[in-house]
Amino acid sequence: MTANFEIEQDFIADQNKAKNDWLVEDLAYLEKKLGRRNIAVDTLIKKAQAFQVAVPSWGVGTGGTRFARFPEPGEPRGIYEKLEDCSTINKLVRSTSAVSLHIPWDKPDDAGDLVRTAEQYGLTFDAMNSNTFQDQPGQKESYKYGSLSHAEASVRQQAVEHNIECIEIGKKVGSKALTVWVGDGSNFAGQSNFRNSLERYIESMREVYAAVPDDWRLFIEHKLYEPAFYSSVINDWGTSYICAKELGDKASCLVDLGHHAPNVNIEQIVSRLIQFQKLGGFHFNDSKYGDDDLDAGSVKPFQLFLIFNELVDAELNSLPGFDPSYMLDQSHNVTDPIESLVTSSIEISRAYIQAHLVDREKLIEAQVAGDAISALATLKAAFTTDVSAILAAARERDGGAIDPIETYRKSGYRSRKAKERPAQLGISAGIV
Ligand code: PSV
Ligand code: MN
Repeated sequence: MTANFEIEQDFIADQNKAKNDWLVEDLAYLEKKLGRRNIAVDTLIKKAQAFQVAVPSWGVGTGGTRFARFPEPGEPRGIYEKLEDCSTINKLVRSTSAVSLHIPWDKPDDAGDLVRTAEQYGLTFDAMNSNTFQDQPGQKESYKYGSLSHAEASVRQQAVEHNIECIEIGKKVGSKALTVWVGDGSNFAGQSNFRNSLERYIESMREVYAAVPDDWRLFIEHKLYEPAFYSSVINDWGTSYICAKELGDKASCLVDLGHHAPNVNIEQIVSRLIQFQKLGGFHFNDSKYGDDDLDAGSVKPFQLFLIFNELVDAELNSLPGFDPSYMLDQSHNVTDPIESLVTSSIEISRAYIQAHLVDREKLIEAQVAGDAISALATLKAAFTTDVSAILAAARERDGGAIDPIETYRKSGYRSRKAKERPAQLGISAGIV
């Protein structure tokens, strides 16, 4: 393990002392309020403790737009430093113990060593992500005109082999899933043949699917547009569903919240995928316009709640095949990425716990009676309940911080990292 600066457990405990009184007070209030509905605060704290969302390795570096990138001092310069930051996030919130890797950005020289380091931090590896949307130095074929759906067999083959390599690395690091997102599409009408492109994609994915171990899952991530601006091959959840269905049981759909047209009813998409047992997982983030990759819950917290309303409904009804994988996928342009990921993980836990407050009997009654006002009020009653104390108590019980952002800032972590990790010219965080 490195001798680098870390936030000590004692420091977190010390910071917690100053916050403990308000936590006890707020919990007592919630106990009274929720007690009226026979909801035990302790049960909710335990639910919050059990809830986990994976952090994207590429999210701890500063992102950027196609105009510029403004690097944060002390940003990680490689996968080991990324793990260090992921560990810091998890120390503070205790709900992000898994990291999702992106290959080749995070390709380890020695997978065994990476696993040992992760273990020392108490981290594991979530889904592997392949990258056939960029060309890498020395790469034989170019992805300029597509990858798994490319018109040329040699390009498709290279993309298939890359995905299989991701699975092989994943096996070594203990991952159990591969997420495939392709940037394939077209910029001009007539540039590509919709039907043939999708056919080629499915054929390529059959080869990838064949390499997916039986205890793994293959997630197909759709996206409306970008980098292709006229058409995308895997443009929506319907196309994703059809592909997953064609491939087989190991394949399912991954919903990235930023990959839909503005105002699309994502909670209904989630419900459909749950109903037909093809909801694989999520890439959480938030957006105002497109794939903005903003912090989860920062723009449309009610939408996040409504998505979790569907998820919790499925959980409470023990619906068959329901076991989604929760991951963040964000790009941090103007914030400290650690602070954004800490805040986002809390917002996701918040939506999850709030969804547990929905009076489901009352909701069904209102639905049957055609009482729209009561139905919405039932959801709003849950959404407007401040569950911050429940989330703080869950973190504290697991050794995390009652106030993670304040604790992080007071620790001086970022300025220590700025000294330990002098900027390297040309380093990119991934998404630029
Ligand atoms: C594409 O926009 C995406 O959401 C995919 O998940 C990629 O793997 C990730 O962002 C990083 O570029
Ligand atoms: Mn994504």
